[in-house]
Amino acid sequence: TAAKSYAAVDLGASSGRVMVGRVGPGTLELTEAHRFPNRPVRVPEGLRWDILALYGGVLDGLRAAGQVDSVGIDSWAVDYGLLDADGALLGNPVHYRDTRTEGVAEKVWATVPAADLYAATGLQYAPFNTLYQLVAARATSQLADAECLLLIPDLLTYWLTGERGTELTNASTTQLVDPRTRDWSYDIAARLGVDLDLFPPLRRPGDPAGLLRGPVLEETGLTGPVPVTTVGSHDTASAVAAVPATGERFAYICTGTWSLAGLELDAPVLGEASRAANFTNELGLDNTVRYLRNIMGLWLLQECLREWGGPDLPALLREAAGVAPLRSVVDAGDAAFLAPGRMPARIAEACRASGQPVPGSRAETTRCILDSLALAHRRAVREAQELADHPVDVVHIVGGGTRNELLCQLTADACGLPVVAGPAEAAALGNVLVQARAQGAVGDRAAMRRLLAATQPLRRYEPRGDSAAWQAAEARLAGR
Ligand code: ADP
Ligand code: LRH
Repeated sequence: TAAKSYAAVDLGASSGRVMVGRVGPGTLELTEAHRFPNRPVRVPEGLRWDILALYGGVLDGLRAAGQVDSVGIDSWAVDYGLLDADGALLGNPVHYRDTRTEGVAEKVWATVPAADLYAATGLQYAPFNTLYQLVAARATSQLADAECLLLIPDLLTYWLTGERGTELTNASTTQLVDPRTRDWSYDIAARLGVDLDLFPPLRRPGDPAGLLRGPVLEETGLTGPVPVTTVGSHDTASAVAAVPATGERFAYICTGTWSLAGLELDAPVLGEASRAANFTNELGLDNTVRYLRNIMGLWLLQECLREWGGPDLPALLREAAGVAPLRSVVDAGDAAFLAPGRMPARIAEACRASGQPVPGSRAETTRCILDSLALAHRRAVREAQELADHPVDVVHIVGGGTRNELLCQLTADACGLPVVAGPAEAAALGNVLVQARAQGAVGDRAAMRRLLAATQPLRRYEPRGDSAAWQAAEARLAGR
């Protein structure tokens, strides 16, 4: 059978891209059709996504992709657009780094204690969970006028096809889904006054999501019918689906703007110890659970680069590789780093406050960030294994951070485990493979992973000695 082509729209917090995947027996090739920046915009009312620019980028990308057998869309989680009764978008979607959710969680916990919320939804505490965003928006006229809420990939799918749905893996990041039933958490929604009728019916990866509308075909030059297929529309769900693991005993770290570090499990882990460690139970493909921790990720470095006026990254990383290791580390899991701005100064302040040397150059700041990320990776990988009672012997790193060799090596060193790095475009590959699977062009999840392992360039990093230094750095950070 001839190879088929699939367009994967993958929107990350720092850039959007439309990739074309060709899938046939023993074949999986990915090419980039179009990449465009994702630049949030600050307006007087707060930080917003430029959703029309992103949709424009998607259309440009589909035109560049050419004729394909299907289209799939994934993006970052938790955020949404509201539609009025006529189906028109009510305002620009609010960015999850906007300050409107400050102090909201505490108010929610006064109604539903944090422990009950975790037991019911299995979701980590993050200030930006959709639930907290909706509670923050409670008194706004926009929410009062809304008839429908669409998560970002569902909104773009609606614009492309005219059809509405709520994709499950991304819905699981709202904190309104029960990871055991894989359905809405009706009780939590009722107790917090969230109107679940705003959400269109749930759909799952592999489900049809409509056909490209006539005007979209016209604008992109494609010949219909072109189906849109529901994929793991949470980018991290797609990325985990594309971890090229060959066995069961693996941990993964999806590195990009965030580092998402954890395990693929068959069932959620909902106990108090898990809540205290702030692990999340997001839903993955088929009946899997993505048991992971959010770590600030390369956001820390992106924000420094922005402040420094965009110096050459590879050159900076070469310099950072020569800096003395583990001089100062910061807590890369700390939500204090969530907001944009002044990142080098904030990192310096964190070092000073914990009695460590303050990085004196860009290379030292960069090294501090990468050491700190590797240390956070180490803790997450270890604690996930302990909490889920699921030992691993390899760590897979996927996403844009695989291009950072220093980060991959430091992660291997810190974890004391071999790291297999790649693919860099895991989310797009997971997106492509779910479309291919829906059309019968590839087998089950294990077959998808075998195909990835056989076709994608991967790089292996062996751990280098001195785990005591990492242990000491971890203790220093914990104030022990
Ligand atoms: P997201 O999907 O969250 O937007 P990506 O997965 O695209 O993020 O990863 C982006 C990150 O990848 C950048 O912040 C940067 O740190 C890293 N990166 C990209 N290209 C390179 C490179 N050539 N060398 C080192 N790091 C890179
Ligand atoms: C990564 C990601 C992550 C979420 C965050 C909001 O792009 O989807 O999984 O926690 O964005």
